[in-house]
Amino acid sequence: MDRRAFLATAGAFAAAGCTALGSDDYDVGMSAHEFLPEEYTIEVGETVVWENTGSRGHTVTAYDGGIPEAAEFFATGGYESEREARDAWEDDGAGLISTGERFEHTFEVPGTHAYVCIPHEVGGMVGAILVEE
Ligand SMILES: [Cu+2]
Repeated sequence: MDRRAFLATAGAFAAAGCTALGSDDYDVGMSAHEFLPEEYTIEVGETVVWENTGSRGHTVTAYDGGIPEAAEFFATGGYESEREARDAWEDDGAGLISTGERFEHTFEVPGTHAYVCIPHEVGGMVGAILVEE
């Protein structure tokens, strides 16, 4: 990949809130079929970093009805609603992050933020970020 193509790719990742760093300073890992830990507690204003530590592609997709009313929706792929994320997955298999890739989101509203990995929802791949004041 030439430098310009690399920069374009890096820019796309940045826009989607993804990075592809290689160290282990993430908060929530994604194994073959689960988020580890499934529940993670932070304080308002903190950023959670997910890393796909498994070999399959995963999504981090907030449940529209599973986050506080005032909270910002979050999803890999940068989608703005659960419906949009599900449609993208069903149409194109889009929104996945692959092995070693990261996604991050800063939580500004206290409360429970429930989310899911769309392709592995059937297998129970769900998680929650508990944001405390
Ligand atoms: Cu998954």
